[in-house]
Amino acid sequence: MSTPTKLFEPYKLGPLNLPNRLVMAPLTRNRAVAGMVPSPLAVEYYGQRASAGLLISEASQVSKQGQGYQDTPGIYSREQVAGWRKVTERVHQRGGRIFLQAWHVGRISHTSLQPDHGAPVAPSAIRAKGKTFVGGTFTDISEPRALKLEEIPGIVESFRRGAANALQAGFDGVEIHGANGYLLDQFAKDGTNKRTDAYGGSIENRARLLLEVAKAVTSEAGAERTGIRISPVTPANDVSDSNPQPLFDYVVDHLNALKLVYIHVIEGATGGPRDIAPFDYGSLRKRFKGAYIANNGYDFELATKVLAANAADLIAFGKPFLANPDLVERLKRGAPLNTPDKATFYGGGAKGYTDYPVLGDALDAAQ
Ligand code: 8OZ
Repeated sequence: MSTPTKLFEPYKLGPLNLPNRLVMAPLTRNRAVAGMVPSPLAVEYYGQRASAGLLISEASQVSKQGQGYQDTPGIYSREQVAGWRKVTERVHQRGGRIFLQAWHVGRISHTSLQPDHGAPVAPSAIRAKGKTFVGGTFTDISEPRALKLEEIPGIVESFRRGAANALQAGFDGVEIHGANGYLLDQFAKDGTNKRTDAYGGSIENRARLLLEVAKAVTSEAGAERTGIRISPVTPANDVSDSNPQPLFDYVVDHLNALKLVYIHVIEGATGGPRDIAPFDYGSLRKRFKGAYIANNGYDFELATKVLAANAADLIAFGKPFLANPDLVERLKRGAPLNTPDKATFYGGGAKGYTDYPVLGDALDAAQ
């Protein structure tokens, strides 16, 4: 045993007893090739990682309209629920716990993925600079249309139904995807939301959709099984806000009132620098009575330091979990980590998905 760390101490997350403080972050893998249904390989992939304190599934669209990239799984059809059930059963058999991440991409989509090949939907008709992955290639994101006021209850309902489906599929809870420039983040931030109705303008109005969705999901899953992911300052997907601190202080105060079990906070630029913009994450930590899951660029040392300072309860690891099914064991032993292979992150089959070796395999291979 080297550095003393809280990383391997148990944690009670609502009704769940987590054996350690490591969370597998949601990771988009684009392998749900048949009807946006998780494949048998997904069963294997999540099952291999069941020693995490908590697994969070890859982002899963709550409706066809909510899809923005090819071959991402859904949580709106009977077949998708049946596919996910096999995943949750495997994870539970292996002694793990798993939340579903419920997603609506909003404007980050392409007409070819949309119902009737229509325009993707957004708070305002502002096209995102960027590409999405469709038809096997990177393509410009399509011009969106602004959602009509009367369409908004349908969006909330799609998240509620997604949560109900997730529970039916055997998930232990639901994480609302409120981060990374997707629909709920597009509404919350003033760079993307220019509405003049009850869902635009003031902080209260811009946060309204996210909070209505949080309320709808808690009505299905229970607050003790509902978490949310936010990314106050990320520039991901061309999103921005002129004053994120009061916005996210407000959001977190209201999530606290709804008694959500956790906030999962991407600190800095998603998958990039942690110090991209000034932001007081400690303010969110202080305001929120539930668990704080910290994410973005954590390694053993930083995780140990942040847990020791009580600045977070749990730490979410993305790429390290992708490449190391036995990440918990490796960190415990101070063993070297496999390197993630970027070429196989999105799409494909078993390669770079279910074939990363665990410690014993590496020893076997060396013999
Ligand atoms: C990478 C590629 C596609 C989608 C996110 C769901 O950033 C994603 C995503 C990541 O939250």
